[in-house]
Amino acid sequence: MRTIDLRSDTVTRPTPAMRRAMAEAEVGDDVYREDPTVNRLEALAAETLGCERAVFMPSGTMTNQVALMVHLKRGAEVIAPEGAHIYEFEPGAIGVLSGGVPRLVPAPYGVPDLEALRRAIHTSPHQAPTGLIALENTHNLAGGTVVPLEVQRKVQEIARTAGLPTHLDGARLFNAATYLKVPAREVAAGFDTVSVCLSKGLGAPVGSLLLLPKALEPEARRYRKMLGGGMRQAGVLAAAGIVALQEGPAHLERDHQMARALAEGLVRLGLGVDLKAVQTNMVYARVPEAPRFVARLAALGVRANALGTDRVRFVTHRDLDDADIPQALERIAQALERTSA
Ligand code: TLP
Repeated sequence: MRTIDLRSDTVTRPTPAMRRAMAEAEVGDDVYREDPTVNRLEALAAETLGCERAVFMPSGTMTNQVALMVHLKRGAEVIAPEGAHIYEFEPGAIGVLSGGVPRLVPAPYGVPDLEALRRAIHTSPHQAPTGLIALENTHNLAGGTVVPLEVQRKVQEIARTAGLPTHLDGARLFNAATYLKVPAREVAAGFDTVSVCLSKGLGAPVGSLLLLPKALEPEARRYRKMLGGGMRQAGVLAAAGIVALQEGPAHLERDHQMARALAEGLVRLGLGVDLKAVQTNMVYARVPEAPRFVARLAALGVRANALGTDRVRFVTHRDLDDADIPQALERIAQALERTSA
């Protein structure tokens, strides 16, 4: 039985083209900036996303947290949408690494309430000073939802007026661009720093990029080294990243269609799915006794993640075959029967 892995788009394996590029990669010591393949990836990413510089790092957690270290003074607040990955899923890193304090604002469908965001900015000496405004596009915990570009611009305007920098967690920025039908650089535009992952929908085995202005690059490289992210002959990884950046975005529309088909199928099976939130490659469904359901489903060869007691996340990606979603729906129907039995 073929296992259908819908836990995350991080589960994709490198394609044959990536493996070939990895085997043939020219390498050097990247800490000395002498890895030609890493240099090529960074230049390509900066060019693609319309930013001055890009720094290659092992993970999206590291690119996000290095950005926060660059922007935040200890004890300063980072305003972020509720559910933000930088707070929820980067195991306490904000407090440990930058010494920042998260202040989350309401963000239905991942779109921050602008009034709440304005009010969250502190200037009083009795409060923690605000040091940064962060967004997430697509917003993972809200359902892989897309923040409209006008909202991004308004947030940037609010930040500019208050003299604050902005950071975008764009782990799935290319999914947002695909949904919006705009070039990726439009989603990245106007932020001081942007984190983009190669190892999610784009399919690379490892790697993220921090996009930033030239002036912030030395500090970002210093923090990367401090955190153990100086990877030496990282060209073998960057080579796969180049293929991911060049060929990955074209696959995302299919991922989104598969998520839509899955969501509609789950609704037909009687599960609670907010179809308005199904915009990209994720589907969150309400399922009673989610951990038990997920365990039964795994026994039937479909893997998904339970969130808390009554939510399950399914993520589509390029390693799925055309038959996988209909097949997954059949097995989900069986798992539901068994869970309720
Ligand atoms: N997210 C993972 C889990 O951590 C939840 C996933 O499977 O979706 N920003 C966002 C919005 C992310 O979703 C993730 C990964 C990251 C950052 C961190 O990337 P990595 O895993 O490379 O550290």
